[in-house]
Amino acid sequence: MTDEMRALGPILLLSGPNLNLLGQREPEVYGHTTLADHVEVARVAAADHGLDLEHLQTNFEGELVEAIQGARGRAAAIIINPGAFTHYAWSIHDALATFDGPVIELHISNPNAREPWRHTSVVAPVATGTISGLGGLGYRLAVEAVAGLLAA
Ligand code: CA2
Repeated sequence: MTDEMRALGPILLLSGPNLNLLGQREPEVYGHTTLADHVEVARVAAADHGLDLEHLQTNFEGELVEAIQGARGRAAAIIINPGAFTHYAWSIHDALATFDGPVIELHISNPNAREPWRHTSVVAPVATGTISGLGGLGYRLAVEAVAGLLAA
């Protein structure tokens, strides 16, 4: 870990609406793993890089906007699975556009292989990169991506 990374703030992991139901419904799409399990994987991966990780799950768009605003100048990076907000919540797009660090858009499923309305992401244009369709593996990969970007 470099001195620069030690001085960094936490990774903020944000989970949007209905992701609190992971592991309880639609396992054929989202698997059997709970959100708490995914967060733990991300937390361990972050710790491996000397980074703290904070997590917020909310079903409310405004709460995500406030969390993103609160991350400005404080968090080193944002990993966000915006849930269905991905496809239409321009307030989240606008909030993320004000954040200076890396932003990783994360999806468990591959929205582009699903219904047409999921093919549009209003978050993608303001994300540094997107990880989708890799199930729970995406949580670890998102943290690895952040660590690599912060170290570059
Ligand atoms: O694949 C993803 O991670 C999504 O962001 C999940 C969202 C969906 O709207 C996006 O298109 C893709 C839905 C999250 C809802 O999660 C549930 C979990 C269990 C049962 C029902 C919904």
